[in-house]
Amino acid sequence: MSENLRVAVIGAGRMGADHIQRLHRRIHGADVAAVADIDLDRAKAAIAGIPGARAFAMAAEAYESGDVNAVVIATPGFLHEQALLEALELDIPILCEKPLTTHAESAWKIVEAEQKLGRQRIQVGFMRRFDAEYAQLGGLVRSGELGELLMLHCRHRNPDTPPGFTNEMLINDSVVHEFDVIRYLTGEEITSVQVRLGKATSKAPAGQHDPQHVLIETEFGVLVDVEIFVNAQFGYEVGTQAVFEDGIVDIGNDGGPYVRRAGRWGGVVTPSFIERFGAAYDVEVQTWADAALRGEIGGPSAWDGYATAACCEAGVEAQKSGERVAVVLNQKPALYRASAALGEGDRLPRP
Ligand code: ISE
Repeated sequence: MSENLRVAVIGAGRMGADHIQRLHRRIHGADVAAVADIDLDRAKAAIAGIPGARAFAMAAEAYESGDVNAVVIATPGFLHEQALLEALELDIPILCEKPLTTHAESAWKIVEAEQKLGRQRIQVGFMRRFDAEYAQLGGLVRSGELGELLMLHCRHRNPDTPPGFTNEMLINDSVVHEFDVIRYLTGEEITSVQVRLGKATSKAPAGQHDPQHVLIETEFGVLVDVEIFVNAQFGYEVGTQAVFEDGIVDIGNDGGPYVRRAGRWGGVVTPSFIERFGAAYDVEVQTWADAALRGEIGGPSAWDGYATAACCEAGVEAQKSGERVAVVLNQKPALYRASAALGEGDRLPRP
């Protein structure tokens, strides 16, 4: 009998479908046992060609099949709270796409439910931590090789937005990644968020003010500015310039073949996050599966999900007020202290 994880993927939309193929084709130690989507036809289409996988309309039906011992949650963020509570009830390993939940209060409920289990079951899908360049930058910060990290300049550009992408989602769905990598890179919590709305593109759908300029501060005073521009037309770009005492580091520039042809030179712009972070998703899901088989998590925890949810809440308030809004967190529970989720433990206090 296979010792592999028997994974239920909840949600067969863009990200869910991508994870289903990833689990089926590239991840060792995990099989797709079930796919649940309220659109049953979409679930059926998603399991085509995957031997032994079954399609359901509801997560509960997948669990009741008796053939599932791990779950990947890839539904829209506003459905995560219920899906997480249901999976925690079963005490199985969970990989939950970001955001953990869309509000700090519901994210805290999840943290409390996990604490009752007494062990960490939830890994949050902040894939940038598994991107080679972000990981190298994190290593540089921690090595102290370039002195202290002073500032980060982040750019987050998407070609366009799917229907229903609201103004709040620029923060909750997109800048949430910056909140996570800032915490990952600095090892510090974020203390305030301010959002400035300047000249807007005519290419944004009604109701969205795009681009936005987000100013963020961490507990030891690292200043961060984020350009979030989700209707940038030209393609996909996520990158950061890190300013150290002894050097400047840039990550996220398009690479790939540099072609000279027919009197022109150039390369290809990354089209979307699926290509930009494809390799990072593979490492993320493999790390999760390996850790799950050991009864552990291998990446960002429910605490990270809660802390970023609190940042998002402050960010959405700041979008409305234009003011600098403080991020206030509950005390970190013992379960998450000195957790290996960041890969390097908590930041040591400064002298
Ligand atoms: C999307 O959900 C992602 O997670 C992408 O990484 C991000 O760039 C995009 O803005 C989000 O909508």
